[in-house]
Amino acid sequence: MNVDLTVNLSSLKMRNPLMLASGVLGNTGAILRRVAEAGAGAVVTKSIGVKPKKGYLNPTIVEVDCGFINAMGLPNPGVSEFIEELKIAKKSGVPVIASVFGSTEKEYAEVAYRMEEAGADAIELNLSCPHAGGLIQFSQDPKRTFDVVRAVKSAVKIPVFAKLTAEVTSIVEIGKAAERAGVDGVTAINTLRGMVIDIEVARPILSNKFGGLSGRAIKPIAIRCVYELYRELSIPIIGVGGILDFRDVVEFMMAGASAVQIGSAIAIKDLNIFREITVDLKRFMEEKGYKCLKDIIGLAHEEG
Ligand code: RRO
Repeated sequence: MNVDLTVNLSSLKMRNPLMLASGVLGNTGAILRRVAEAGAGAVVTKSIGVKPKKGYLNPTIVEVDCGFINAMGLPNPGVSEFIEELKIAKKSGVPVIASVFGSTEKEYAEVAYRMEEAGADAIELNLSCPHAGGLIQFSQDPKRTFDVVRAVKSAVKIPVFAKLTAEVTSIVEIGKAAERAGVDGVTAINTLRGMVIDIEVARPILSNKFGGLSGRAIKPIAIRCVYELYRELSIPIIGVGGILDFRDVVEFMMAGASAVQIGSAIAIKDLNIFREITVDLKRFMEEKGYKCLKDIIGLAHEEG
């Protein structure tokens, strides 16, 4: 049987549902190309703002039980410089999604517009970094989510996705605000605010003290968010948080994700993870008699 792993996400055509998550290997065109060559269906850049930003001092990442805590602090060269990297990434042939951030909706719209001009295939709005630039406030308030999405949708023609936080009373309320503003899909979830203390010196390890928890530890929370969003929204959902193998991908899709993103697992395994998951996913679908990903998406919602 021939299994079809392609995904149409808004106007994006992906050869498989696996994307590189933002912030992981997404800061140069060359490395984005390498990830695409390793088998990713699409790549998401590191979050880019209007001006260059240095980020926090080291240490910026620490491994914890079942994951990592990072506080990079939005390091990026600014949009003017990054567009050259984006053009290089575009040569990979897979969709390149530009992650953008700003301090106002106008800044988000400006960066998104310039990324579109440079050839980005879609925009992912980072509305949810838990420890830098105050970004999380955008996805903790439905009005602010609405305003950013509305401004960016008026500025660009390419699809716009909004990356949300789970650190809210209702992620569905935020997702609905983004949907009302015309967003083309939501990405769930960003990392969760955490801290690690070195007991020998009695101080937080990260220079920023607080950081974002990613990896296995957050997977059930991400699955829950995708499930809740799928129940109430009519737009595609991109699932992210703790994916390590094909079983995790299937779980996210059964919860309602149309595509998924992989981040922390690249540090545990390596770039071969994209090919490995594609092969395993195909085999699983063949064994179970699923012909395409639509057969799996949202399956866990069926009664009986
Ligand atoms: O750069 C970071 O420290 C960072 C960002 Br922008 C984000 O969205 N999530 C995260 O865990 N780290």
